[in-house]
Parts: sequence; structure tokens; C-alpha cells
Amino acid sequence: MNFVSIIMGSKSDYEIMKHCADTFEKFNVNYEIIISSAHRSPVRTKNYIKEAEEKGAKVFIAAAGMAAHLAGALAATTTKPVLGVPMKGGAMDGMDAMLSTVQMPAGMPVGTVALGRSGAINAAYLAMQILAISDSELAVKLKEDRIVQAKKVETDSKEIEV
Ligand code: RP5
Repeated sequence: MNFVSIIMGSKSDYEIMKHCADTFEKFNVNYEIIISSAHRSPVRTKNYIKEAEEKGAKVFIAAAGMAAHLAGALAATTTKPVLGVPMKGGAMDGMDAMLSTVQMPAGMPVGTVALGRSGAINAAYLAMQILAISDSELAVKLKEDRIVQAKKVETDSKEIEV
């Protein structure tokens, strides 16, 4: 079964990453969400990636804060697409996580999205856009969603226009 795997470095990341999971629920896309840390549980992380690939994970999403090495650790272990979501918090409120996630050496890409809720949701959208390359039903759903988003802009505007 094809699915997207979401890995968070800590339970404290869940409040934000729930938005990522909710986006997959909205589109009826299979996903799995677990907690595993690049630093606190490196063996569990490595073993999980292998297990997830064997079970059918097609894209990985890694969320971590502070010295955010989780997405990089995933990228080092799998050739499936890895999307990194930097988490806010810590002394630099996420700037450290954003730079750790985005600054990967050549040949080891992590598709880094925005900090916080927008990033969590966009990681889900990007993962679905990757899956939709070979899933025409999902591709249609994503196109319909764009129409809904555009209509909402018009509706919101009408509510405040004078
Ligand atoms: C990172 O450190 C986690 O991803 C989390 O964003 C941050 C803080 O973790 P906790 O101390 O809240 O568990 O590894």
C-alpha cells in the first residue's frame, strides 16, 4: 500500500504536525505518523525508514526543531523524496531549525518547506503532488482544491468589500 510517512523528532512537534496529518485525512491519502529522533533514538529512526520503505512509503516528511537533523538523517538513508518541516521554538525560534533543514550538501536533497503550520500543511500538499504524478484521481482532487481556494478568496473579499 502506498503511503506517506511523517516522522517527528518529539511529541512537542505534534501540535503543528497534526495539520499535516489532517491535510492527508481531507484528501483521503494514506499516511503514517510516528515520533523518532535523529539524536535521541537514531537506531529506531534508521530501522523505521527501512520498514516504512518495505511497507510502501513513497515520500517521507520529517519535522524537527532546534538542531534539526532528522530530515537530513532521512535523506542520508533513503532515495525516496524527503520533505523537511522546521519547527519553531528554542532560543532562535526556529531559525536554527530552518537553516539546519535547508542547508544540505549537494546530492542529498531535502525539500524544505516553511516554518510552522503553513509548512506542515504545504509538506502534505507537496507530498500529494509527488504522488499525483502517478495517481490521476489524486491529481484531479488537487486541481479541484485549487478551484475551491480561488473561490474562497472571492467569497472572503465580498464579505469585506465596501
Ligand atoms: C527536536 O527538538 C524536536 O523535533 C523538537 O522540535 C525539539 C524539542 O524537543 P523536546 O525537548 O520538546 O522533546 O529534536
